[in-house]
Amino acid sequence: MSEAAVKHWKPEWQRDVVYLHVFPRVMAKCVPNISPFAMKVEMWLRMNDIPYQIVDHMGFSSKSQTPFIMFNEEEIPDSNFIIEYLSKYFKKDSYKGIAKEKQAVARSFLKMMEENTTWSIFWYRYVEHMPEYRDYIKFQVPEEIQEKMAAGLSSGVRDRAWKHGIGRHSSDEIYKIGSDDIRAISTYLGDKKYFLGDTPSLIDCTMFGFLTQILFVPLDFPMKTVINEECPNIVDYINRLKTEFWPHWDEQQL
Ligand SMILES: N[C@@H](CCC(=O)N[C@@H](CS)C(=O)NCC(=O)O)C(=O)O
Repeated sequence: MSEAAVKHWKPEWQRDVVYLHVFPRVMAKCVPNISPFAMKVEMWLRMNDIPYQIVDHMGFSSKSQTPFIMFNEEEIPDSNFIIEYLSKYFKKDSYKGIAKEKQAVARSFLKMMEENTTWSIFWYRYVEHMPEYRDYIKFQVPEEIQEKMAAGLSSGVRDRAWKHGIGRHSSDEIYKIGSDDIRAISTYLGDKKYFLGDTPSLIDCTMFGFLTQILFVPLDFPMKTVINEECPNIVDYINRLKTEFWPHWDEQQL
């Protein structure tokens, strides 16, 4: 066992069950998880009927990020590597029956959302509107350090955004970048049922994990205005995915 596996693996855990380690569910009031990457992985597990359990975990993987899985005594970090690993193990094809050309488009949109659009979401909620966002999240730490945790997260995201490069733009520019991504998503989606057509695939998991963080968190993201005013197809699409893959969402029996 690796060091990480020794640290996290519990003897009572079963073989071939995915133990998905995510920030505790109770942290988020309006979505199942504050991490879009965690929601994406969970959506993929649901879509592919893979047995899993959520493990509330206020910590990080050996790559210092969340989410990660513990699977058959191994630790696997990073949402994309998790999905690749499990696809091989369970013989699942995330783009079954879908033309290679469409898969290439999906990869571009996935990377756009996960590496670019996401910064506009994080910038809004952590850097510019942390006090408002705190009405919808509760850190799983003692009351006396809640404030310190929020301030640390806010300045940590600002710092990471600067290092990434996007943080050198003004807020308006960052939201313009996010909004233009949203418009591209809407244009490509068109009136299709799923992002690539009639078959659900991995790209729908990414779209769901990230767009729910804009649509269902009651903050005034500029990207939400764009969705509501210009992209009604995105609203319908996300609601369709929610009904199909998260039937108990509204009762919070997630
Ligand atoms: N490439 C990673 C990104 C995961 C990620 O950025 N997770 C965030 C939380 S939503 C995180 O752990 N941030 C802490 C950090 O990067 O230091 C994945 O796909 O899992």
